[in-house]
Amino acid sequence: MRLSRFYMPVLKDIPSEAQIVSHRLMLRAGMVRQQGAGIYAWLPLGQRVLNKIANIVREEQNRAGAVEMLMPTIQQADLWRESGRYDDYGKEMLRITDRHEREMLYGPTNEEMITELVRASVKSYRQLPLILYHIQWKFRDEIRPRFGVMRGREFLMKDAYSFDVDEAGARRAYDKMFLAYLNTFARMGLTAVPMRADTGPIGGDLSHEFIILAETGESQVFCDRDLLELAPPGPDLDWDGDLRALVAARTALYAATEEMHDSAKFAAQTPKERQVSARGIEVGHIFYFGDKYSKAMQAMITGPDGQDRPAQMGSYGIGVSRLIGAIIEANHDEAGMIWPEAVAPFGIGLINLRVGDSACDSACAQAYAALTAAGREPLYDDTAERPGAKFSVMDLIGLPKQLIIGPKGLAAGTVEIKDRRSGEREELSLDAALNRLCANG
Ligand code: P5A
Repeated sequence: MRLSRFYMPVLKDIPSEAQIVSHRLMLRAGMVRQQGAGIYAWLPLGQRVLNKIANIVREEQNRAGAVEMLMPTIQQADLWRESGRYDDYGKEMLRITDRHEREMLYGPTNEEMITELVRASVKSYRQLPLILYHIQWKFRDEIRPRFGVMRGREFLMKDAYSFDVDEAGARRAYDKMFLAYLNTFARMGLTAVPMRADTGPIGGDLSHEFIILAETGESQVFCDRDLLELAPPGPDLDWDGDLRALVAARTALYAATEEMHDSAKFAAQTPKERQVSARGIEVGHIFYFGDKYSKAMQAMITGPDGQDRPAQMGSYGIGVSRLIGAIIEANHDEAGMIWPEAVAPFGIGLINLRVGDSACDSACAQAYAALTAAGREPLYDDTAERPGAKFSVMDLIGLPKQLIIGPKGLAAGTVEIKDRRSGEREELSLDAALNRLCANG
């Protein structure tokens, strides 16, 4: 992508309404723009990161055997009356009336809708197990939308729903999502710690929140330091193997959110030097709630014994848009964001220090073509800005590598590679630079 053709409205001033660094940087870099309290337009740079994150989430869901679909954002109130949640959900639900005076709502979550869909066609245990998911916008009329995309009113969620004939099957689905989440967050360069959590309006009695430790986190959390060192199960995980043991190894040590915290238990289970009490960002939340919805909505399954019973269900959420804020909170410095390779909006920032100079233009054209062909997704700064401004914008948007091409270097036969995270710079020939950058894709 050429910067001159892209749309990235960088702000010079630090927006005063933004209290935390991720929100400030997202506004400054022109990733999002507020359209109302807790409602954001995703500008092209933000949209690219959102897509990268959604794709990682999607790949890991598919790997765990979940099946993608897409449900609408607008739902019928009657569906929620069946489960009893229409009244329970309260003011967080955005209620709408259509031209026929029918009561509708903008979905804050989809347990009811998926239960209705599955009950229409799944009748026998032979059609199970099933995990269905979608990546769709949600609306929650949060009392205090804040911190930009971290607590929005409209936000993008991956929500999955599992259906099983018995508790053992449902527990296996829960374990699958638990492990898939660890791999998902690890691929984004995040250490997410699963913590016992309160189930709130979703319900049930088994639930884990996946928490990233960060000073700006909204909740207080408590855990054993050793949990921060545990490696994720990784891509070679055998999904047909003993998942229970893998989950058990990760839930044996103490980890709880404030609502579930028991200080006596924490002290008894955790040596003092390993006790972590910190702020955390909730990037995912999984629930096992058995027959809460299937019983109320009559989603019945015939078992191998010929008896009908309500399906055993769970639901599993990832805050896709919130993750962008969480990743920035975990990866930035004074100059701006520092994207982990896997979610970076572009792979390389190519800077032409003197647009119009034929040697610079042709070296940049060659680099741009080679990097594009190698799938490295370069963002080519071909604008007429002065070098200082180009450097600061490139640092602000935090692409992992920069390739800097200027007249002085070219005269000496060199270009420069800068690593955004370490700040290390290296001068080398254009060919050597392209070989290096194209290879480590
Ligand atoms: C699980 C999937 C649910 O809604 N139903 C379907 C269950 N869980 S949850 O914990 O309420 O939300 C799942 C994740 O969504 C993110 N999230 C938000 N992100 C941005 N702004 C918000 N206002 C917001 N609310 C929830 C969180 O990452 C949460 O873990």
